Amino acid sequence: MARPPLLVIGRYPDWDLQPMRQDFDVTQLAGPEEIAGLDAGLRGVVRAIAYRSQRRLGGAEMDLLQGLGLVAKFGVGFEAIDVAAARARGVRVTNTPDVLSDDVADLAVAMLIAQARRMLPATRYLRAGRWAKEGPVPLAGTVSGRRVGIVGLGRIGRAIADRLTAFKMEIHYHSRAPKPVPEDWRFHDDPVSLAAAVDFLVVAIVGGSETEGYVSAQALSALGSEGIVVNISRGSTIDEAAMLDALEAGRLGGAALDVFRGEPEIDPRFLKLENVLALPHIGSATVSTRQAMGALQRANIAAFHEGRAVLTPVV
Ligand code: 8YV
Repeated sequence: MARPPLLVIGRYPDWDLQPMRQDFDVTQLAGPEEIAGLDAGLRGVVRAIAYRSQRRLGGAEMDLLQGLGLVAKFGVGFEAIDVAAARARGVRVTNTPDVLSDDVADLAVAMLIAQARRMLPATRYLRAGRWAKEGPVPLAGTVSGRRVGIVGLGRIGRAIADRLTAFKMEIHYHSRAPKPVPEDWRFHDDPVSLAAAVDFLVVAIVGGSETEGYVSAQALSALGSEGIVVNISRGSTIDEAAMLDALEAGRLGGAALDVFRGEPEIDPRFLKLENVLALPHIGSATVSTRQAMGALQRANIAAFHEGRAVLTPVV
């Protein structure tokens, strides 16, 4: 039997491409803007897209594929896909939640501790030979027992909070509504009052237009000159210009950031700041998690083609 066509958009390692090629007749594109250049015959028969691009997939692109029924996103975040346009066209959208939560939460905790304890400046000091010449590094801040605020207590936010309870931290959070949590966790109904109540602010909300600049200049100012912000969500969720101004002026203590606006091109101002720990979006970047994400994406595509319910729908 002929293998059904599959449009694969974005870069994938061989461990994903091989199984996709085994089950499907794969056409690979670098980005959604290349869909228009595909042969009209192929555009008529493609039913599913394996999507791994940060570029926008909107209604106009979906309309170029008359038989489209599924966009299976690699990654938990799906803000690159116009889900309203998909819904209006009866196109399902799936993502890859849960399988990455532990890795992302581990990284958030590592970033928080690294930044509070000033591990990066300390290792730079050591490597520059300054320890022997100048003596010990300046003292840093404590983590255990202090107050942390989680913006967005979804799967990842919850995994981060659970880990931080082991550090005897006081847990505060903000989400659309209070969640079933241990009774000593404190809910805040806006991000500014959350930031004002804590020493560390960890941003774990979804990206997209609804959360654009959600952590505002006011929230950063409420966090203050001793406060540290950690972002493992999307660069868009923080008012980045206000954060840079505050970091440069010492009005914000520090930032540990895995995500940036316009990444991988990041604002060069970040690179000059000693109080910034910057990482190249590595939250889910481990072999086992990336393999699990690929497997879940393929399981969604297989279910769709076999007429079964998709596993992890967002639409
Ligand atoms: C990945 C992510 O970097 O899941 C997400 O939404 O941001 C990350 O896990 C990305 O999806 C890899 O393509």
